[in-house]
Amino acid sequence: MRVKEPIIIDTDPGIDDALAIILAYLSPDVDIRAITLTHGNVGLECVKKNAAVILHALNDNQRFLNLPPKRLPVLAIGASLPLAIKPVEATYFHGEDGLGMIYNELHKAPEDWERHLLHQGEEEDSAIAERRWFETTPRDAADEILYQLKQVEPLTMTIAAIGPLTNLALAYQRDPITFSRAKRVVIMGGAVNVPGNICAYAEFNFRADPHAAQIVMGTSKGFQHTPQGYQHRLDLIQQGKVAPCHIVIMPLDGSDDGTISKSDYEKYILPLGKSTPLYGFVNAFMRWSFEVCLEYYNLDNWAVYDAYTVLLLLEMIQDKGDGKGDPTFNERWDYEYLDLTVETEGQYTLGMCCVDRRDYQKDKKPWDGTANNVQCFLAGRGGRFRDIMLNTIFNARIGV
Ligand SMILES: [Ca+2]
Repeated sequence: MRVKEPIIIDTDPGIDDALAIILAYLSPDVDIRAITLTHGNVGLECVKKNAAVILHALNDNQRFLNLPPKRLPVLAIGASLPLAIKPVEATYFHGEDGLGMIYNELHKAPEDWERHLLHQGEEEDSAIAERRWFETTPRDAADEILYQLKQVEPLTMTIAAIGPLTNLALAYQRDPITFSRAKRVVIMGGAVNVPGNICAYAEFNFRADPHAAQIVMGTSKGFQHTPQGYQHRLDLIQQGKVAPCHIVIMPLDGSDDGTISKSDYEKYILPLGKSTPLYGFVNAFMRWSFEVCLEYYNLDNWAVYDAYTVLLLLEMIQDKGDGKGDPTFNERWDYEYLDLTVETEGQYTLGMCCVDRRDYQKDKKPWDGTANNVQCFLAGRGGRFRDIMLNTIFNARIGV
């Protein structure tokens, strides 16, 4: 049987988060063990409801299509505020509810979704237990991340982080040794050589909690993407020490390549209407996304950053952390290892990515343990994203 990679998705749904979760859920290569929730695109109350509704649509869909039931992911509630600044939200893009105002019209949340989020342990009402579409936990998101990392062998579980990094930073602060058991952390965030989106200099997720982003980038100090580096990490973990983390970012530089066009949406997605619970749900928010892209950016395609980050995660699975993955990987992606830090004080530049580009530093710094070493994906090639999204989620059978 195919071995699936266990993953945790840390998220602030969010319409592109919804597609990212759906892509991961439907992929045969990963097993979502936990979904951990953070403030971000919208406040935590909306995030909780949206996550419950996304998982409900997926679970309903499995039953509607008579597909075998999947392992229910744990849903863990996390940080409602950034570590040190006031919260910022992105309702201009995602709508006040975070999902393109779907609750106004097409889609209804299960009436008792909120009751399902309460962890009742042994006391649980059996009527609730029978209808579960996710598992609850007594732990908050940061503790759940640490708990899940302890349930598997070191360097086998990936974290996909597609919201502000508050929960990850808290997990690292609480227990850096356990945090460093993660195989890698694949993050949507940052703007390296391009302008920001939430403001001139910063991308939304890094700007929404710059202190957390800075802590997480700092976990990459001393990381080497080589067989020796992999063995070194494993040795440190086995000795009960903190190991360097493999921090991967998909900044705006790269993520603008992960698009779906309005014409593809109209050709492949819209006609599916409400023919399954999942298509009904997705169609409820996708029209909104294309309208916003046109209105705000005059674009007739939508860059689905978070889902594109999940695609990167899926294509990195074969690399266990020693840099020896699929030999064709480098034909598909452009990346650099950068000493990247995040501005936490700037008046104009809060959340900005700062890169040490001094040539004379290059030979010694990345490997002497003093510099961050973040793998930054600056471009993708081949336009696979559209085909994979349309085939995996919408059964479009492109190229099949
Ligand atoms: Ca997100």
